[in-house]
Amino acid sequence: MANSKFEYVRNFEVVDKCLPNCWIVVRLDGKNFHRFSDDHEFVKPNDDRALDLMKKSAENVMNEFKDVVIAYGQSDEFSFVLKKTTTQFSRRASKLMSNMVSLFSSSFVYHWKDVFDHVPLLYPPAFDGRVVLYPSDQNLRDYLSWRQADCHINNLYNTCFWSLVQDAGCSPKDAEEKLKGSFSSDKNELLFSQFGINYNTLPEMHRKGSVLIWEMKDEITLQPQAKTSAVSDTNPAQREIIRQRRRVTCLHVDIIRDDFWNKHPEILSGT
Ligand code: DGT
Ligand code: MG
Ligand code: MG
Ligand code: MG
Ligand code: MG
Repeated sequence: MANSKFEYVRNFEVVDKCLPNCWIVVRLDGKNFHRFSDDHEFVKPNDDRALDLMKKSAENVMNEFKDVVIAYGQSDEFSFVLKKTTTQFSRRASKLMSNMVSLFSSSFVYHWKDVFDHVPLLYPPAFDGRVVLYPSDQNLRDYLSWRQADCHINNLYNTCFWSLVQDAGCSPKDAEEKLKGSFSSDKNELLFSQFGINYNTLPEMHRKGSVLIWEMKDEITLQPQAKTSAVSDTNPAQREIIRQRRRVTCLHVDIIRDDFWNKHPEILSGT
């Protein structure tokens, strides 16, 4: 309703445009997934179905938000990095974040049965979301390194904890006590000597998390020939057209060291 006497209330809305020239990171995280994972009997410490569902939902978000240059996920969280120059939703933080979180949540529910098959979804899951701005490339890399280091630290701890509980018959309290104050080297040693597990050979998805980026892939489509040309062995009714398409691809690699960034300079350069 234009020009009504009520319209002044719009002035109460706050402007939340993200600062220009900064990387926009949207991180979402499952609400109370400690309980959600128990209620749905997730495999401990890592449930590949749950991780695949997170990846699938994140891929949906990237396909809708083409300005996302990289996404990183582990456990019940995913971070989406929008390019510095994005103008989507006029860079309004709440608009970007709420759209991404709601699309992620609905995708999580939509694809549930594809990965969990007959396991019923007992109640609607929720995800929180936040927006963080990073002014420099180094800040952004440090942010992603922080999340990947967190993945590693938690996975090493959880692998030890659940080995002690499930394989050595410790109570959760005893397992916690055993691991208190231990260093990474102690945990690696414990896994190897007590359980014959070489931590470095465990699945990369569990140790490194999931990195979603764009890759150019050939896409072949069949196109009918023009009606005027006669169909023959050398001139079939359809011909192949090869186009280069941007497609989301998932990697389970180290993003802390320089190798990854040297291999994919387009992520930071925005080309
Ligand atoms: P929040 O985020 O404050 O609402 O609370 P939570 O409970 O979601 O806590 P958070 O996000 O710090 O920790 C993630 C929880 O999700 C953690 O308790 C372990 C659980 N979780 C995530 N992925 C898996 C999985 O693949 N398998 C199992 N068993 N649990 C998982
Ligand atoms: Mg959570
Ligand atoms: Mg939390
Ligand atoms: Mg979490
Ligand atoms: Mg509307």
